[in-house]
Amino acid sequence: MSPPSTASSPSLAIDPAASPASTAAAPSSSPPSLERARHVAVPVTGDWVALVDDVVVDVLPRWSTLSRADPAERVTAEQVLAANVDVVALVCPLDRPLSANRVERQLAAVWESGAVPVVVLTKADVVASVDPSVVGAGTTDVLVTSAVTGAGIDELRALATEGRTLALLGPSGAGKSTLVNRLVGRDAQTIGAVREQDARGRHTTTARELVPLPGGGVLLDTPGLRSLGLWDAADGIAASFADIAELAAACRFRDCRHDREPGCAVTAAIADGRLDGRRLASFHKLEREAAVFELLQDEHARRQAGRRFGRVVKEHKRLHPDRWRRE
Ligand SMILES: Nc1nc2c(ncn2[C@@H]2O[C@H](COP(=O)(O)OP(=O)(O)OP(=O)(O)O)[C@@H](O)[C@H]2O)c(=O)[nH]1
Ligand SMILES: [Mg+2]
Ligand SMILES: [Zn+2]
Repeated sequence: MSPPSTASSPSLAIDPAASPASTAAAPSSSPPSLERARHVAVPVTGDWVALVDDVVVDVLPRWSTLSRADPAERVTAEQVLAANVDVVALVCPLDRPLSANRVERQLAAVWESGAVPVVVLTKADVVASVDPSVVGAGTTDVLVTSAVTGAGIDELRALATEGRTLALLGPSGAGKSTLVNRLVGRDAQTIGAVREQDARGRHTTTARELVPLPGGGVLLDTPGLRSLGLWDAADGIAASFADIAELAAACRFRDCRHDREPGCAVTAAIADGRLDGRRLASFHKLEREAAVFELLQDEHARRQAGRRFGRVVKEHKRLHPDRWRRE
């Protein structure tokens, strides 16, 4: 008897959590030709899996994992958006107001994932001028692009060289699929017009899709992102606010909160215009969110442990009723 054939392949076809609204991975959404052994973790887009006769028998270790708090369950469930991504382009359209706070939240999630973020401003052709420094604050590269003029496209393509995966993340109508088509040089993805009154998109892309680039890189087009609740992103927050950490090294107190402490180098930088006060407020907000997340996680773990203990006691009573009899 010959041994079963094994193969390793990226899960191009497997995307059980494809819809941004879906929470649990429904096995029925896997292609019928690929099944999953019962003990194996659910693969997500970008995972490499080992196959034996079309059955997924193993999900290989991930080198990056982009997660968010599941919008339906908040702190109790992690939703993995993509695995093994090298660079995440945070796509921000210039045809609507740009929220630096939102970009900072997303940057924290990407740094936490192990991938490298880049902010990609799209639709530069619809505005008279662009100031890339409004986001990123020098800690992240910002690319200004236009699918109409072709600006920034080559620079973006250079981030997805052979063997690298570039994921595009951003709100519906931001121009993610348009960028994918420009990068691959053909109409690989469907494009949808935005609403006239507020430039919002219509959620044209509905599943995460890996699109191979001629040069050997891979693009990951994603459905428009509605929200990004941070999942355990304390390190990611620290990484995205490296400029504040650098300033904080000169604060008089090591545990300075950069509030009203004397000798605070961070508030001094705000006072003389080197740091935007909005950015410090955004940092504090995300830090508070991370602290609340940790508290809720602890509470959740405590309850789960309590429940597990209750179940063990119940089972023990069933097996040894004699030991639980009251004298
Ligand atoms: N003027 C201009 N319009 C653009 C540009 N890029 C995209 N668009 C338009 O923006 C609209 C939305 O583009 P899509 O690529 O479908 O946006 P998306 O981010 O993939 O949206 P979802 O799939 O819904 O998440 C379309 O009408 C595009 O033609 C650009 O650089 N300039
Ligand atoms: Mg799209
Ligand atoms: Zn300080």
